[in-house]
Amino acid sequence: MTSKQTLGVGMVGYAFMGQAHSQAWRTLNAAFDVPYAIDMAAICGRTEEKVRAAAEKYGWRSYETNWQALIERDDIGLIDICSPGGNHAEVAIAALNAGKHVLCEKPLANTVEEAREMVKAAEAAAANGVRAMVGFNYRRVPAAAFARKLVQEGKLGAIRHIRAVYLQDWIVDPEFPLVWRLRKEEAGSGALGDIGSHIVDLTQWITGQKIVGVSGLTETFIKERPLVADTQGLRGTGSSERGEVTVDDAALFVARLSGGAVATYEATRFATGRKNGLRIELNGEKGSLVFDLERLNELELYLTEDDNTTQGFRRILITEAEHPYMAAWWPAGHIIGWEHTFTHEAYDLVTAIAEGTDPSPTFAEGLQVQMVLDAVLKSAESGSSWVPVESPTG
Ligand code: SOE
Repeated sequence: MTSKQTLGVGMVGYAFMGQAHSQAWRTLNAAFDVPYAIDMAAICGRTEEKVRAAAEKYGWRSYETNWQALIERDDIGLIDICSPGGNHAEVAIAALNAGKHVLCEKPLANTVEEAREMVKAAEAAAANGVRAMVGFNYRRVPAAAFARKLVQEGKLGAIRHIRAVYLQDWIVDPEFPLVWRLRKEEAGSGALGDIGSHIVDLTQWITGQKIVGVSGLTETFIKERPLVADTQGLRGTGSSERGEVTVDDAALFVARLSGGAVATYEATRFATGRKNGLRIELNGEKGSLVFDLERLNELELYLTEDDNTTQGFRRILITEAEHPYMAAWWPAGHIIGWEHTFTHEAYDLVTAIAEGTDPSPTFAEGLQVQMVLDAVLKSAESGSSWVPVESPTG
């Protein structure tokens, strides 16, 4: 028996991210001590047969086929948006106006204009104790959070270089179908928004510096693909008809940051052999640090203060109870995985709701990332000219 207050969660979307977030809501109470008992009240999707199956499989006690009905339910206090970017703004604004807390998958929106409207709604709702957060889950990898701590404590000194890549290869085959992530009206942009947004957010968060200007280029290698016959998660099969790819396959840019660092970013779905390769290297005046998602329980650290005869990049295993989030899990050395980042995200959001504080990344932070993406697209369209990125508050 629990004396905790119940927090009813309603989720929009049941595909890949829906599955990952469902796992988080299922495990939150078992892993962390939070003041709410999570009730996985309902999952929502347009196709009844599929959403019913998802509810059963992922542990939701009911389902809806209409997101307005989900928001109207009295037993739901938090809306978790895992649908494509095309409806983030509409759903999030309606949920916030109805007094529901919101967790919204990244990138926050498809355009800067939509993101601005979402920030307005979030700020108005915050006055009534309603919270909104963007799902940049990689902030919740313990090693990434620990990297931030080291940088903020000054262990690396001033950061000179940021080298960030996010490399995938799931659409290398030209016959891979035209799924929603390859269509501008649903996804906003391609590799840039889907995975580039992660490295923009993560590097800014770890270093505490904001991107102030960019020069970039984008490329769409395969301009037409088969229309979708069937899709599940990141897999799909095509039909005999074809349609136009309306987003980038790859985006590369250089940037300057507010604290004086210079950076290179690369986001691509054409890095053959690289499945989910997010890697960040920071070079500072007193040391360097490497985070690699495919080895997410580790960090590599180099310090100039070390004795030069034994100096080198050392591998630190981030599994001690003193490392961020790790006390909730297993004894030291017992590693965790990608899915835990979503549990940590849910933990931080629910804790902020209970404490009455703004969970980070806020919608305003999501808007700032959106402005960086927009600047990269503008630069690419203009032939890689330099495009300044303003602060979201002007
Ligand atoms: C597909 O590129 C994807 O699922 C992204 O949408 C996620 O944000 C990323 O974490 C993994 O890859």
